[in-house]
This record gives sequence, C-alpha cells and structure tokens, in this order.
Amino acid sequence: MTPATLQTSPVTGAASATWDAIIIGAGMSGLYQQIRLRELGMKVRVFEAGTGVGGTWYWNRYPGCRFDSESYSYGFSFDKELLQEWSWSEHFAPQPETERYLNLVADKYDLRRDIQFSARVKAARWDEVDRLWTVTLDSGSRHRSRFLITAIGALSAPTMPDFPGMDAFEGEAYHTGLWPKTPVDFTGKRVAVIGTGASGVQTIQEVAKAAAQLTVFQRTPNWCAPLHNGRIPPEEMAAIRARYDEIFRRCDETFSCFLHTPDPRNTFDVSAEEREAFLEKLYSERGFGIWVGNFKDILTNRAANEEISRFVADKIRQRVKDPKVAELLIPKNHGFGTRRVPLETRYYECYNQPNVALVDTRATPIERITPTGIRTSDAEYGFDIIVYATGFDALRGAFDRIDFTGRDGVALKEKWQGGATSLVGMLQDGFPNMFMLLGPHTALGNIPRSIEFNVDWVTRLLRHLQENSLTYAEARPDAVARWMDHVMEVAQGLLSMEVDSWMTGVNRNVAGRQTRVVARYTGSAPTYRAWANGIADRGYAELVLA
Ligand code: NA7
Repeated sequence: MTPATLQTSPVTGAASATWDAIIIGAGMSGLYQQIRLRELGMKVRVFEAGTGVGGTWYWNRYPGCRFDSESYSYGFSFDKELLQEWSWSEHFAPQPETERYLNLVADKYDLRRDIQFSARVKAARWDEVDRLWTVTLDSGSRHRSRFLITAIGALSAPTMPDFPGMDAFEGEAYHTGLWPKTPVDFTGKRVAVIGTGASGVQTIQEVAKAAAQLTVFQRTPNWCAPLHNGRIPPEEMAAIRARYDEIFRRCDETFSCFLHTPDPRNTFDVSAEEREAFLEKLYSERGFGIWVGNFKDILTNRAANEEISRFVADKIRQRVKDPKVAELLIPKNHGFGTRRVPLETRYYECYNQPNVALVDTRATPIERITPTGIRTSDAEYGFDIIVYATGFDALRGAFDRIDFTGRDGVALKEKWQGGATSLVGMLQDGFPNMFMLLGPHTALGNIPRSIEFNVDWVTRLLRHLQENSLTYAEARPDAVARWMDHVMEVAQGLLSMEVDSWMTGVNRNVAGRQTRVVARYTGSAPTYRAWANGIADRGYAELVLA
C-alpha cells in the first residue's frame, strides 16, 4: 500500500490519513514491524515513550539485568547478515549489550527517522466513517493512520506498592523497570530491595557485592535455579554462528521456543536413582532446562511437582548456611515452576554474607516508608536507597494505560471488563485494523521468537489486504470465542493456575487484579502458530475483510 492509496477514504472520499500505519512502541516488536512495513512500501510512524529504542532493554537497566534465554536463541533471526556480524559476549547477555544490539538494528535499517521519541500515546480512537485510527499523544498532538499496531510489550507497565510515606523518603528510590540512565552507586550504602521476583533476584545478587548493608524485603519466596552463565570465547561464538539455522529450527520445535523442551518421560517412569541423576544434571546445566526441559508432568502432576520441589528445596538448604533463613527462602505456598522461575548466580549464597539480611514481610509487614527508611511491624530500618522490584501490571496492563476506543465508541477497557479476549492474541472484534503484537493470549516463552512470528503474521495479513485492494480487517466475534475456548481449555489442569502471580493476572498493587484469571496462552508455541497460520491459510475467513 502506498501512501497515495490512503489519500481518500473509501467511505467518504474525504478524510486523509497521515500514515499508513502507526506503531506504538520501539522495542523489539516495534522495530521489527517497522522494517517489515517499510518492505510493503508503507508510510509508518512509530511513537515511543522513551528517548531511545529497545523497550524492555531500554527501561530495565537495573544492576544485573540480563536474559534468562540463551543469547543466541534470543536475537533476531531474520537478518542472516546481522547474525554473522554480531557477537554475544555471554551465554546470557547483560542489558547494556542487548540495548547496544537493538540500537545497531535501528542504525542498520535507519529506523530512527520514522520514530518519534518521548512520545507517549494517551489514546487511540477508531473513526468508522473514515476507517482511520486517530492516535493522541500525551502532548495533545493527534495523528491519523489506516492501521494501528501495538508493540507495547507484555511486561511493560511497572507497578509500585502504595505504602504510606513513600513520597517523603529522603534517600534515593527506584523501580527496577524505570531505572535511571545514570549509574546508581551502591558502594558503602544501606540498601533495601522490596520484591523477590526475577528482577529482584538479579538486582539482589549485584547489590550484595557493593552495598554496606542490603536488606531484602520478601513477601513470597520464589523457586530460583542456577543460570550457569559464562563468557563466550570467539571460537565458541564462531561455532554458534555456524549453527544458527539449527538453533532457530530447534526454537521453532520446542514448547515455548527455548532451546529446552519437556523431557518425554514422566517423573515416576524412572527409578529414584535415575530421577535424582536427571535432576542433578538439569540443576548443573545452563538456563531454563530445569523448568521447561524437565520431566513432562512436573507442572501438571502434584506428586511429580512435589518431587522436583523437594529436590530444589534441598539445594537451597545446602546453599544457605542459616537453616532459618533457608526455610524462609523455600516457597511453601506453591510448587516449583508454577510461577516464573528466576534464574540466579550465587543468589542463595548472598544470604551467607554478613552484609545481607532477609526480612519476611508476611511475618513482619512493612507499615510505612519513613523519611529515613522503612518501618515494619517490629523494627525500624535506615536506608540510603530503596529499590522497588515490585513488578508489572502484566499482559493487559500496558493496554489499560491507553484509552483505546473501537467501533461504536466501545472502549477496550469496557470490552475487557470480564477479562481480556482476543483472536490469537493479535486481534479483537470491535477493533478493526488494530493488531496487537504481544497482546493477551499470544504465545510467550522465548519472546523474540513470538515477536518474529507475530510480526510476520501481521505483515502477511497486510500484504493480503494490499494485494486485494482491501483496507479493513476485523476479527469475527465467533472466531474470538472459539480461540478463547481453546485458551481456557489448554489452561485446565495446570498447577500454575492454582497460584497467584503475574502469569495468572494477579497483582496486589493494582485494583481489579486480585483474582486469578486465564491471563495468558498456556498451550505450546507450535500449536499457537498452527492456529494462527490456519487463519491465514484459509484466506482469513475468521476475519471481516473489506
Ligand atoms: P514479579 O515477578 O511480579 O515480582 C514482583 C515482586 O515484588 C514479588 O516478589 C512480589 O511479591 C513483590 N511485591 C510486590 N508488591 C509488594 C508489596 N507491596 N510488598 C512486598 N512485596 C511486594 O516482577 P519482576 O519484575 O521480578 O518480574 C516480572 C517478569 O519480568 C519476570 O517474570 C520476567 O519474565 C520478566 P509477591 O510475590 O506478590 O508476594
């Protein structure tokens, strides 16, 4: 579609659009979508709230932030030249390296000229008469486009607790997901970290090295497992480069696009000795194998889950010297893998250091933030820095922060009042020409693999519209209902559905997020792709095209 095709509305013949497509967000999904839309000859505008590209890897600059996916399974796969040029320095690259990598992509494709930075989208409204979206920025400026593509991430709306006195704290305070660009020096400081999810764990390991005193405020311990990171020497990187086709083929085949996938055996198919040896092997290997490459029933069979939980609990007991602290670090209200498993590097050993203390905020809740620190029900602590590693309004949170209004003036928030719905996470009936790249119920896992698939899927749809001189695409309600039935069905029987976490849509700091829902797609990535590809292969019968 050339810009010229948009000069007049097919309905009124009057209104003109400024852009063929507006993309919200310049993270990995926004950047890749921008590249693909340019190939279609589209005139594209990207609005990005930050001052640079990178999304997750722009905002999350807290100390120790890095991949839990193997670096070489995480980067873009579409550019063979870039794969041969780029070197990952570690098996799990740190944030600054990934941010550099995404800046290189933006430079290579000259993407910045179409990105407006420091531009936060406040609202987007569908105009039925002109068949255009009007996007309003925080600044009040308005922009019109035929298509609207949300590239706003699944974990991108940071949330803060609301303890009394937070504003009056006289030291420094940071949220991990809104970390400042200037380095924060922890040397010799008294530091508090609130939260022990994946971000908290990565932060704690780093801060423990420099702080005079680190106090961790833990409400719920998570099951963490060793990352086993390491440097990638040049000769190993050369060998990885030679294997890229095989690596990405493997990601395509696995359950959630990681290099690891469930073992075909059940936990109790093997002898106790064999089981122990297998778990030991997984515990000693890099990455998510212990979670997503384990016996295939650990996340569905209670006895199997108890077995792996026991194994990891014993590891924690071996690694933490003080038995009381070890018990506090062992989850008691959920089994291994039923929440996101943070991968760690000497995390548990931090608690053996004399400068690190653990406070159980269930036993002694935080009552208030004081000007000089934190007061719990039984003690007063002084701090120079408080780090809030308190997570995100996940999955639908970034959507709720923008006022999307679709056909017939219906707000997306209203539409999703009883829970978010979608067709393959990418479309929503009532919201024509809006495509969500990491919308609710998309396949998650190793995210860039999902991003590349979703962008290619949207691009294929837009090419189809172009080739058939169509300007309108909307999911049919019955197709949304069928997909949602599938989403609900695959979540049945998962132990994770019995546990509060961002994966079940629970965030106690956000009104309306107190009860568990089927917040994400829990089926396999290959099943997801087959479903989405089926829609395209059948000529988009599940969509209204015009
Ligand atoms: P998470 O995994 O949602 O973790 C947030 C943590 O903050 C978690 O330990 C929470 O405890 C804790 N929290 C939140 N609010 C409070 C209050 N009010 N008091 C005490 N503790 C609190 O977020 P992350 O950023 O670590 O990770 C999110 C995902 O991003 C991660 O899984 C990766 O996929 C990338 P709770 O468990 O709710 O008791």
